[in-house]
Amino acid sequence: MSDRSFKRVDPSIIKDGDLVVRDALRLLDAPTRRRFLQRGVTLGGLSLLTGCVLDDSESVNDLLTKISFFNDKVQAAIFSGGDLAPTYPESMITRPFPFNAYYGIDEVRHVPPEGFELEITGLVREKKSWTLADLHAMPQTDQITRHICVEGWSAIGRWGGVRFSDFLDRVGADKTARYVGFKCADDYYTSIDMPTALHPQTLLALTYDGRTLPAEYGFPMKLRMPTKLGYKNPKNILAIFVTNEYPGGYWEDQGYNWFGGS
Ligand SMILES: Nc1nc2c(c(=O)[nH]1)N[C@H]1C(S)=C(S)[C@@H](COP(=O)(O)O)O[C@H]1N2
Ligand SMILES: [Mo]
Repeated sequence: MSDRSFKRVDPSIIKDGDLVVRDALRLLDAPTRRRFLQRGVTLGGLSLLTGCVLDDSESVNDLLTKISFFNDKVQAAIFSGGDLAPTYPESMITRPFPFNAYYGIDEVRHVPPEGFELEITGLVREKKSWTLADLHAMPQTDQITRHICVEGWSAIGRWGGVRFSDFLDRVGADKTARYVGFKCADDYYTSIDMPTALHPQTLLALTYDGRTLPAEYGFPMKLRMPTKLGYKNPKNILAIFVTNEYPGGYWEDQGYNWFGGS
């Protein structure tokens, strides 16, 4: 949301809930506004999402402030599982692709491929561990998308692997659960909302640019989500769990926004 210039809403229109919402939406950027409109968000719905009682101009401004600060609930409500992130031609891939972690490249964790097993626990029917061969035996897909880091850089890369929703199907995950959490080899951890876990572009990535994912980009696997900022995309994943208890994340617990949409 780029338009952060607030204007006061004329109190005379407050009587009509739909008008208030429409006026409020004018202050948002076009894609966000479109998503709100597509979902038919009402004044009552917005009140519920933001916890504001929307009966005067003061509270409408309050609402706009909350929307502009990327309130997790508002972000989740406007995130439509069908909206696709842009994809790019091969010629636009950023080479070399940047490395980033909460430490330098010399400290990258090298997970040995021999005997590796991905642990999957929580609200799933099959709590068995997965070998890399098991994952490679599933249908594979790839995509060229843009990775956006909050630190102010972005880069286009190609990731291949298993569609995460296929994987969640196979393990019999409870899709009504709220969160999917990830534990990584470097003590990094993060968690995502179920609609994003089921998004068609969310990939359990095993390859980078057609080769086995190198350690610095996340071997044995990375969860690649072009709909989320860089820090939501865990690398060097060792364990995945499905839960209703908020798992937080490495940066999220230090104040980064949890939803982290891009
Ligand atoms: N395990 C792990 N995953 C991680 C991180 C990390 O420090 N450890 N950093 C995150 C951040 S902030 C970014 S921008 C991307 C960087 O991915 P890249 O090295 O493939 O560019 O990884 C994300 N996933
Ligand atoms: Mo990042």
